Amino acid sequence: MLRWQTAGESHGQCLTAIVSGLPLGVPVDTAFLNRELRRRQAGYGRGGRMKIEQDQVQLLSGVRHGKTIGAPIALQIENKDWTHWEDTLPVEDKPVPAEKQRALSEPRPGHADLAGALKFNLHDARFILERASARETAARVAAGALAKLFLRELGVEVLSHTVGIGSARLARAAEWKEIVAACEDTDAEIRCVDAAVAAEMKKLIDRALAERDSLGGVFEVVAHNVPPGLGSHAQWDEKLEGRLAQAVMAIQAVKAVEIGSGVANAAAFGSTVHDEIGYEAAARRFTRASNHAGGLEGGITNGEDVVVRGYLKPISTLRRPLRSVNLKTKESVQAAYERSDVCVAPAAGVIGEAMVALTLAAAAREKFGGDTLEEALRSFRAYQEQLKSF
Ligand code: EPS
Repeated sequence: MLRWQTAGESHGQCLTAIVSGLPLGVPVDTAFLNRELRRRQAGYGRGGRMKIEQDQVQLLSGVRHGKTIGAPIALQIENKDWTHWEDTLPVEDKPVPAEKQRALSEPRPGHADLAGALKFNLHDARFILERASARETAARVAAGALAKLFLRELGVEVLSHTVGIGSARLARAAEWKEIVAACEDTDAEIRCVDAAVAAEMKKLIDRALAERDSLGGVFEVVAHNVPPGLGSHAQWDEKLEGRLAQAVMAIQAVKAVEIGSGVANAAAFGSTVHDEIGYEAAARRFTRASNHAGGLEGGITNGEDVVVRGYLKPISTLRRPLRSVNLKTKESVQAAYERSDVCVAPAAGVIGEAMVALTLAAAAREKFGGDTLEEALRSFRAYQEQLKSF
């Protein structure tokens, strides 16, 4: 069973993840993990924090001589900003100098501040925002990169592109090769497959910044060359649509998830929605004329690209704050402003890739099993033979 968890606060010492359940023998290239971390840090609309951090992963266990050893993998990413926060958030019980106190008592509408403060009976939301922060997603991306390396052994690739920022939209479907090209640049500002739409998106981010506002957006994650048969129709919590939706919905600021063209499908007639089935005799495989289902039918992958979209609310920290109430005095105040990003849609796509990769890798581990990569691949190849002789 592939399991993983993260720990770490935005301004604590580091972010950590433990990933267990990968088979022995998966090649692990630290440079690939760091490249993924860099992709997450790039993107137009990021704030000042990204000038401080240059995320680098340290693999602490579970990888030896460049390969997994079938033991839990512990990984760590240092927070360079910690040096500015040591006195504010010390581990020991010691007095915090007045100038280092950074209480947050004016909750930001849209953020976890108020709900978390009520839940934990705190009149300072600092501990809440420290963990609710999307900084945590660096650990997810590193964990997701491990999942990608495993999936790569099965020939599966997971990438993303930006389809919306504010009101700017990519109005057409993107082809896999366009997405691959858009992802080649590690430092891509927008990662949109259409340069004109990307320019429009950048303009909107500039406008949000000038107006001291923030913007949401839409990213699309595509998993290519996914074998049919991952996930299951048999039980609600085995359905892969549901598992992917949870994984992507659990990314900070995501408020809606769509599989394939699910939203438009709800307004269309069935005859225009369902993907007609063909057969390519030479390749001995079933084909589809379209992929409105986003590669999933009945909770099971059908062999087409898996397509998952995440819809992001605008960042809830506004330079022009909304109205709020002080947690202590209950007086009407302006919400707190903390240094923040203006738009994170391009970065969120990379996080979406990680979440989709982890979910697909877990489903592939369930289907193909094996303690070693070799054993898993044996089962995978036998399954491919079964598909060919179907
Ligand atoms: C975040 C606020 C900003 C972002 C941060 C998420 O951090 P800070 O408060 O330190 O300026 O930059 O994202 C990251 C640090 C990251 O690595 O993605 C928040 O409040 O969620």
